Amino acid sequence: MLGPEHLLTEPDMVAGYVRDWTGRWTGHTPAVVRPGSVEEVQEVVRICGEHSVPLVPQGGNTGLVGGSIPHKGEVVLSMRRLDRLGPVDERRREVTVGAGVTVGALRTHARRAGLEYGVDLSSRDSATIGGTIATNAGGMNVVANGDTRRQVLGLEVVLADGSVASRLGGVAKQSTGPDLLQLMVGSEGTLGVITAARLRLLPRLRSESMVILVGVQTLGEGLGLLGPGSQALEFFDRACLETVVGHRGLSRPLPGDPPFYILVETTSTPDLPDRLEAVVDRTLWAYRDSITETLNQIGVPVKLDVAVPLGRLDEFAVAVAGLGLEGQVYLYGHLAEGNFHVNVLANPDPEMVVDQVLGIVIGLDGVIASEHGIGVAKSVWWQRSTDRATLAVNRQIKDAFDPGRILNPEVFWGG
Ligand code: FAD
Ligand code: 2HG
Ligand code: ZN
Repeated sequence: MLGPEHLLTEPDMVAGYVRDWTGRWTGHTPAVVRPGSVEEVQEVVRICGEHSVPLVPQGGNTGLVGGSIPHKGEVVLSMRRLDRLGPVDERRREVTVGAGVTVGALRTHARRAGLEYGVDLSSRDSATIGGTIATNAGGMNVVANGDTRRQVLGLEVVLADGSVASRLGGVAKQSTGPDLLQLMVGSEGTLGVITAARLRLLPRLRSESMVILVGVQTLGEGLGLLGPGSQALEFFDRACLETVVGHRGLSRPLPGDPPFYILVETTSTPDLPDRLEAVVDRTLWAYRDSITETLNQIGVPVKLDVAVPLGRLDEFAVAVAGLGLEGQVYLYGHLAEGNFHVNVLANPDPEMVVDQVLGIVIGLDGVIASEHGIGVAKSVWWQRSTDRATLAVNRQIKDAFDPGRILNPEVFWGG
């Protein structure tokens, strides 16, 4: 149906689709299919359903929880060819795009029309709109614009039986019962295949924002830099700084050797106590933006993406240090949301790292996944730490949307 060009079976052709971005997981597949239209997605899903062949929807394959690759020989449904950018509706500040459009392409498209797309992340040039909706991605600007869910006005989704559910019409208000399509946000390819989305765009900022890097002794101090004009409030620790300075040829940004660095992007000048060292310069983003790629160049990190209540940031950092984990530990993330990316390199027992760190998170009333999702990396912990009622409803939702269990079966429920 798709022609040989869009049905890949040769090992060297499928290699990039079966290995995740970090190199932590490699799966296998009989075929990668690359539909170019909604109708083709429908047909592929229908045929897979008819033959009980499970499939894994895949966008840019930048996911960090092992959810985008075929762990048990599933067919890979690559969505990248659905890359149509619809015209920007400047008056209503909306746009409809295909699921395979990258975040970077959408941002450029919106800017050409004098508007902004509210989500930004370092994987922008590969991560797709479908993938970011499926994981409810966060990124750098959640403090100002909210997460991906907040940008979604409507979706078009191919369901497990090959039918299409659509709400792209653009009616601003609707009071016609529960919005089933909103369930797709964060469902990681387990409830349906997102083929297009209608998204909110934002007006460009009226005043220029400035970027400031500040050294602090505690994360609580860093949180004090949050202000009404904050567009981003990020942090990284000394180990991250040493690594990007060592591997990226970046200079030391500040005198002294503080344990934490806070990066603020803001339109209003924050009140900096005299004793804080700060520099102001747009290029400072390079320190924060390059951490993930740099760590991946050095090794295959165990990655955790967690969040704790804002009053408990330092308690969490101290508790992780107290574990005395073998290898190198790096802490960085999105401070305004209490979101820590705990990365650990050269540790011989990844499962133990996950168990110990997530144990601390639960003890502090935090969440085990803040923006990357559950995937296969945290499915066991998700099942263990979610209350019984919520888990039971989730099971019923899965059964209702995908009774034949063909949609990304290893995510959430595997393990
Ligand atoms: P994939 O990796 O292809 O898939 C992710 C999940 O979505 C899988 O479960 C897959 O089955 C499902 N899926 C994909 N497309 C569809 C579809 N059309 N329909 C249904 N399900 C689908 N994440 C953040 O939240 N914030 C960050 O700041 C951030 N920074 C990153 C920086 C780097 C350098 C990297 C490598 C990753 C980063 N990520 C970040 C993680 C990743 O980019 C996001 O999770 C992103 O949303 C994944 O998009 P993708 O298109 O690559 O999806
Ligand atoms: C970031 O904020 C990303 O840089 C990636 O979410 C985090 O690699 C990570 O752990
Ligand atoms: Zn992040």
